[in-house]
Amino acid sequence: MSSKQHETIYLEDYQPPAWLISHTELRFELEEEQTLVRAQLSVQANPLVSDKRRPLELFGDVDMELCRLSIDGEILEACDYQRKGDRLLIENVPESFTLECVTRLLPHENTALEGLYKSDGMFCTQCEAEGFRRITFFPDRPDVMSIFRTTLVADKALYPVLLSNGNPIESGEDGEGRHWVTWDDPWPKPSYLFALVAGDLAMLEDRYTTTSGREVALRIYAEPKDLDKLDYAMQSLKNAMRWDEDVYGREYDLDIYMIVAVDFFNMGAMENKGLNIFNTSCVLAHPKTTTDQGFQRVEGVVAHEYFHNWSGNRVTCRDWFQLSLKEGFTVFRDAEFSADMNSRTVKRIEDVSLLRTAQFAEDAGPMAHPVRPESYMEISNFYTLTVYEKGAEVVRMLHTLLGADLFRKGSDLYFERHDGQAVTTDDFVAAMEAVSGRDLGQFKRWYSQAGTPRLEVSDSYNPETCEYTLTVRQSCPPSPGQDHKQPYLIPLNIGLLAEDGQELYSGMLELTKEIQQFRFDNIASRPVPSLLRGFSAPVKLEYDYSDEQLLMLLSNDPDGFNRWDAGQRLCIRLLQQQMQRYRDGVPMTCPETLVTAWRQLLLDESLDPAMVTQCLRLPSEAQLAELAGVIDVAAIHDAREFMRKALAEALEQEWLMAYQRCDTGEAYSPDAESTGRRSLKNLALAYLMATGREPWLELTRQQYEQSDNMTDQLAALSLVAHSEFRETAEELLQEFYQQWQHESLVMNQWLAVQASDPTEGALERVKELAQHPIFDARNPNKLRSLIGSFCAQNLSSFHAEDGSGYIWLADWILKLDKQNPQVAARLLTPLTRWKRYTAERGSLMRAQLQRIIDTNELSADVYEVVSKSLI
Ligand code: B3K
Ligand code: ZN
Repeated sequence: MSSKQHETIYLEDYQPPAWLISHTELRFELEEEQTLVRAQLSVQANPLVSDKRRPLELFGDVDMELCRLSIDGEILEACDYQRKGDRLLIENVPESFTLECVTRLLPHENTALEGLYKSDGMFCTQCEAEGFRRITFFPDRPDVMSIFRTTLVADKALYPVLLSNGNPIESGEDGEGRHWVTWDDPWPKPSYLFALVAGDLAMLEDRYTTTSGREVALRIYAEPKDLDKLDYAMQSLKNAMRWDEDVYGREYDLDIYMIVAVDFFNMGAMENKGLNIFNTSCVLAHPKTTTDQGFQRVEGVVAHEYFHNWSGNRVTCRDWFQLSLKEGFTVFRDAEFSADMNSRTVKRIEDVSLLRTAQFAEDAGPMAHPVRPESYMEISNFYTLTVYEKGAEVVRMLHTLLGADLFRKGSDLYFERHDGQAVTTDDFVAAMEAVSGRDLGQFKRWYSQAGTPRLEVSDSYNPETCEYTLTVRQSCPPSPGQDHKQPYLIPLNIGLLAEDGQELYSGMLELTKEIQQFRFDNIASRPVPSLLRGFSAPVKLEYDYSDEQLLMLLSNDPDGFNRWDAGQRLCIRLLQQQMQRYRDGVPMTCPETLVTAWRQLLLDESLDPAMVTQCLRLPSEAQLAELAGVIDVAAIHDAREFMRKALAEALEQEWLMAYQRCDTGEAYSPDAESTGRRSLKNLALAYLMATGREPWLELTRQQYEQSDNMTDQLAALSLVAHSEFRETAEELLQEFYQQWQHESLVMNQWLAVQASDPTEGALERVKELAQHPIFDARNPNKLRSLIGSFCAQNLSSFHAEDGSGYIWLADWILKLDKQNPQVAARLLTPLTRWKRYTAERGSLMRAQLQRIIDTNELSADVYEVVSKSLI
């Protein structure tokens, strides 16, 4: 298809489906060279749609082979229907009938990893958002919900395990070494939740009894070599099931819950009804091969997909513009789960850091869109941080505004009203309105307006009357298609602290107007405001704090999140000052006040090591870039490196003491406390290495050799690999490769460590790695580890002055677009931000976008992103 023909779909054009499918029966004949799919659909006119002449509209991929189509047994000839692009239209059909459709698929040639494909010899599917139309012709839209019965037929020796949604009801053998299993899913579901798996898989089994007494078999499948890496996912699943009963009153609704791990997967995991399919990186975990971060990801993603069973599957989306209905709500649910399982404050800090770095950048870039987008060319491009993370913040604000009890009542009402339906974000808010009696009309602007709101806060104090006044002005910058924004309803949690740190007030302010004043009486002395506690809204807040005030908040604010935030504000300010010095050619400095504050944090053994780690981590280069007016990559890198080294040297003894204190020699456990200790230990080691002194290279090497877990081993490896000790770096990278070459997930880390190495020659190294036998360009995890890490985490190398990084990325995008458009469009993101960079770099980036769009036959995925970036 010529790029120019990609169609835009608009929310305002939504029409309910004219035809419904009560039952869908599928039969898959899985073979090595082809798969035949026979689909039988029970079709009825939608009683709620009055226009009875609307043709039956089915979707099917343009390249899918249609072998046979019949209505009530009568074969349709080519002239009885029309195929237009990915649509198939049949006119003059009866009120109710059976449609039979046979399609021929080539799963082994499916490199897009959408629909039915092969991952390492096993068959699997990915249907969200529009993958089902690559399997058969179907009204592939989420508001058509159907009861599915699926039969899989395959060679028994090659594919002993045959899985689909629901419960297995029948099975047998056909004599020629083939066997079959029929699965029945009693719950009506949209086609995007369909799944099948066929393979030679090992399985970990457990049981769970729900509060009301339903016995559920829990089964996690993986390749036999990975059977020892499934325990953590199983424990996480059981914890998530219990948590959803306790916190939301939601129970599981089938007799079996299955998870399957596959190595070729476009994203993290997929919540198919009763049969989740997971990227191996989000389900496999073992201390020897998985880092603490990896363990946390497994816990969070297993819970996320499980929670979708209610927020997404039982109640689903009316159309894809409503994606955040399920994703925003489910991310909020999984974040609260992880907060309850681990440290609440640390979880919040991690989530907010991601939001501020990546979502804020998205909201300020050419692809900025509201949480509920108004149009798209390719829906896959809208599985974004805005829909997921900002969407979760919007749900969190409802929770903050209503309070936990009313929010729970609202969620109960939402599930009760809409069970079995496909609904909208308005329906979700309506449930919250109904239980609270509040009009949330203004609040809904969070769903319809893009961009990150800005709060400018100023204050005044009258010592005579003891009155303190806060003035808050809200605004929101223009975003594509939205020049002017209306004021939002914003919950602003605050505290007022006396100079000595004592809390004088704490509470929530509700902002509704562009400018608002709040008066506080009986405030004995001028307070220091602690603003936006717990990050109560996804906004940028500005208040003119003095360094002393920030230091006071860093040590005294009862709100842990704001303690951290005060430290970050101070670091950002100091780093920005150094960036200015760098540009002015003046020597950079590291103020003594910061060193003193950090020393206190490092020496205070009563503090939670995980919190201390967060406080002593400098803001990332990506976050500093997001905050810059014009991004000057070299200034950011050099200022940050200067500061890191200065803090390393000034506190060398304290880093060593912290290292020794946290190096307890305890056996590995992924619990929050040990994870926190390891994080401080490895941060201390990183600062020691930043001094560039030999003894710390020895210590790091020792940790590398003696550690019994991947967290410590990988931390040591990456410190050496990114250091100036090139010989040892080569040696350890080689050793690590020898040790782990048969563990695909560990090799992803090995690639990522090298791709994010900022020392000289980075591009040559990644080019070489792309030729390495361990690298497989069809595997999205490998692509993300190598290309994604280089472009998004190695800013100084990717943005090399001669534009070589941009050319390399564009070459990859053009190659990948033919193979896997979803992944290509995603990897493209760093180039789309060209307007933010200094003129020379910006124009080199733009030139590569132009080169891409000048290419014929781009996918809708890449075309949409590039064309919007060039406006
Ligand atoms: N719902 C899936 C995402 C599907 C992405 C399709 N391109 C995973 C999740 O959010 O749980
Ligand atoms: Zn999700």
